[in-house]
Parts: sequence; C-alpha cells; structure tokens
Amino acid sequence: MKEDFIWGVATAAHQVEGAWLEDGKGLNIWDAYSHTPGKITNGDHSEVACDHYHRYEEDIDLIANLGTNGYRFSISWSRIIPDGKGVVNKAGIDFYNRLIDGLIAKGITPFITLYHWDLPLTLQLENDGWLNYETAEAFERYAEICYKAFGDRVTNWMTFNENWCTAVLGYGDGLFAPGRVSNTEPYIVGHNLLLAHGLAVKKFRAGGYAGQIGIANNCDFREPLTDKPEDIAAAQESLEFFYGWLTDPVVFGDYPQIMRDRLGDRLPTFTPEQSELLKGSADFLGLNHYTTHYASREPADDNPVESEDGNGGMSGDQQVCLSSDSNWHVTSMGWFVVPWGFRKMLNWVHERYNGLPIYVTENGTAVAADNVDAAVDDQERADFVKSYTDALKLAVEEDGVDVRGYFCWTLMDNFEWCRGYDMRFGLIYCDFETLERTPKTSYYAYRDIIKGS
Ligand code: PNW
Repeated sequence: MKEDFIWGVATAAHQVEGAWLEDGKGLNIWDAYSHTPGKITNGDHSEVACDHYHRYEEDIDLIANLGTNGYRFSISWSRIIPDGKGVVNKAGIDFYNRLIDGLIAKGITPFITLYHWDLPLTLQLENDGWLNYETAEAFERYAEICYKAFGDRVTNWMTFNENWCTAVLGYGDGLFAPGRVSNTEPYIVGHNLLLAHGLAVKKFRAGGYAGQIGIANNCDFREPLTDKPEDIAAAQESLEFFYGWLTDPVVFGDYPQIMRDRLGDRLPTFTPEQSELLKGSADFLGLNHYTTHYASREPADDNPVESEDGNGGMSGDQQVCLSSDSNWHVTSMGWFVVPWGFRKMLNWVHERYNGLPIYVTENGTAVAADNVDAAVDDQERADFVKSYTDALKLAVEEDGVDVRGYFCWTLMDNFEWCRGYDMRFGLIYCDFETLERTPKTSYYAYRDIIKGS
C-alpha cells in the first residue's frame, strides 16, 4: 500500500464520551432515547459510556501505540451548541481542541465527522428533527462554527455518518432515536440530511479552508443469488437503494432512477438549485461496510434473511429478497463475514462514482464476551480484520480501486446504540464498571497489519 495510506481507527462521540451533563453540554436525542424504558438492551444508557471525555489522554496513547496514522471521531453538536441553534459553549470547543492537539502531537491525523446521530434534543422537540428543513440550516451554522474553531489544524472532514441509519432505523423501523415508524418519513429525512450536507460543504468551500470534505455512507454488499437477469437486477437495485440513495445526489445531483420509478411521490424532488448545490459536493466517499447478502427477486429456497435487523431496510420498496450461505460465519450481531463481498463493494463504488477517492470509514465486527479474559482472547476479530484488510489490498492493488484509508471500527468497546454495552466491537476491552482499558489480541494483530503494509 502507498506510503501515505491512512490506517486508522474510528469512534463516535456519543458512544465513547460520557460526561453527558458536564461543562455545559446540552441533551441530545440519544440521551433522551437511552433513558426511555424498553429502547436499549438491558436498560443500558450512555451517561458515562467509556468516559473518554475525561480519559482522552490515555486513549490517545492507545491510538498512538497501535501505530495508526489516522483517527476518525465525531463532534457532539450539543457540546458545541447546547440547544443546537443558540449560543456556543466554549468548554465544548476547548475539549475538542485538547483532543485534536493531543492527536497531532503524536503524529495522528484527525478525521472529523460532524454528525454521528446525536442531534441536539431541542431541535427534535421544537423542529421535529430531520423532518424539518430548518434542522439543515442549523447544521450549516454548526458546521461553520466547527470549521472556524478547528479548521486551522483539521483538514479531513465528513459531514454525516450513515444517513441510511438515521433515516431507516430512526424514522422507518423505529429502532434508533427518535424511534419513529413510517414508510414515508425516511425519504423526507434523507432529503433534508442531503441538503444539510450540501449547505455545509458550500460553506466549507466558500470559507477557503484547507483540506477535503466528504460523507460517510454505509452499505452492505448484494451478490446476485443466481446469474438470472432478474437476480442481477435485484442486487444492483438494492445497492442503489442502499448506497445510491444517499450518495448519487452528492455526486450526480439526483436520486437513482429506480428509486424515482418505485417511490413516485414518496421520494422528494430537488429543485434545480438544490441539485446544483449537491452535485460534486463530496471530495471523497466514505464507506462503512459490515456484511454481504445474496439478493434475488423471488424468495430464496435456502437461508432466507429476514430484514428486521435493518440490513434490508425499506425492503418492501426494494422488492429484493435476501439470503445467505450456510458456510458463512455469523457474528454476534447476526452479520455474515464475507471478505470477498467487501472487495466487490469497493469495486462497485469505484465504478459507479467514476473513481472518486474512497475512504473505508468503518469496518469491524462484534465478538461476544462477558469478562475480560474471554474478551481479550478475540482471535475471531483478529481473523476478521486480517481477511477484510486482505480483501481491501486486493481491491487496491489488483483492481485499481482508489482507496486512501481504512478505519477499523472501533478503538474500544463502547455504547452500541440500541444494543447498549451488550455488543463489543472494540480492539480494546472496556470494563464499564472500572473503565479500565485492556488491549485485545486483535489490537496487536491490527498493529502488525499496519506495520507490515
Ligand atoms: C454503524 N445496520 O452502525 C455505526 O456507524 C457505528 O456507530 C456502529 O457502532 C457500528 O456501525 C456497528 O454497529 C450500524 O443495521 C448500525 O445495517 C446498524 C447497521 C449498520 C451500521
């Protein structure tokens, strides 16, 4: 791999920081949601999480000792602007300044995500969150405050993390905050998120800040179950509904045609000005990738995959049936380990978006363990990271896909959204009682991969 390839790790503010009521931070929708009975596995909440807010220096050392040259983290909007649209909280800015300076001092390049799902609660209560275009305007202002505060040292920005999850899991399936269930709202939410991205990128470019700005969308790969034309079409359309929905507009300025055909009036339209705003608004594409399914038009005879876990979200609209192979290893999240699907996914993004640079902004796996001894012995995760980074290298070196970086999800076990602390994705074990961090086998395995590449 090239000398300047970024081998990094990723986290998100709400999953690691804790300090939920400290130093002037406002409440966000996940603070409220995680205190709503029945929403989170085991009734877990994120008041303390990994206490990264107080332990960031120790965490920077752990990142540095991994040998990474990049760290992707997100900023908590309600720490910077407690009610999302009013006064700026200087203590919030100070925290991220300390974090950024600490990373740079160790030679680690910061990659900032502006929004990783923790919308200021006031914007939900007063605006209806992402159903309202005014939230996009509030985001534009928040983004500019961040560029001004950190843009002298930070040159790699992502506006949004996984808008598919916000739209589908937050407003479609009701699994994520704000917990709404609808088959129209996800498309309105996706539309406003895209416009928010466009507004924020315009500010970035107009402000003359150094560096690049993109967006991190997620996608599972879809392999046609057979070589029948209808299965090939089902797989392609499913990828367009999943990744294309929220990526085509930022590259081409409009939604995939198949979505317009299927959804009709349920899919909002862009005005010519909005289309222009969005077109070409990503300097790079982030890809968060976790798993692969077979796709077919008719239900598969073997190993059908139900879509309740969100992996086939809006599946009624997609008209696709998902299935798996009984030889595929299944993780504790119920996700399949299919490294060749990752290679194909990278090729698909490369071809569809005409070679736009790609960063793999997340890839990793959950391994169940209920004590530190079992957790650190995570050969399963070490094997996962090895096989997926091998697939990545093939995509780059054999297929010529322009991938500039890979961020393993995640630095340490953390608050896994509606699964609470039950699902452990970390290279480092976090004891949620003592908050002690213990690197796992996979931490050293990833360190060796980085060293050897
Ligand atoms: C991503 N799905 O979430 C997020 O960006 C992370 O914050 C999260 O911890 C990580 O992946 C592991 O879950 C996802 O249902 C949540 O397809 C759900 C899905 C995909 C990604």
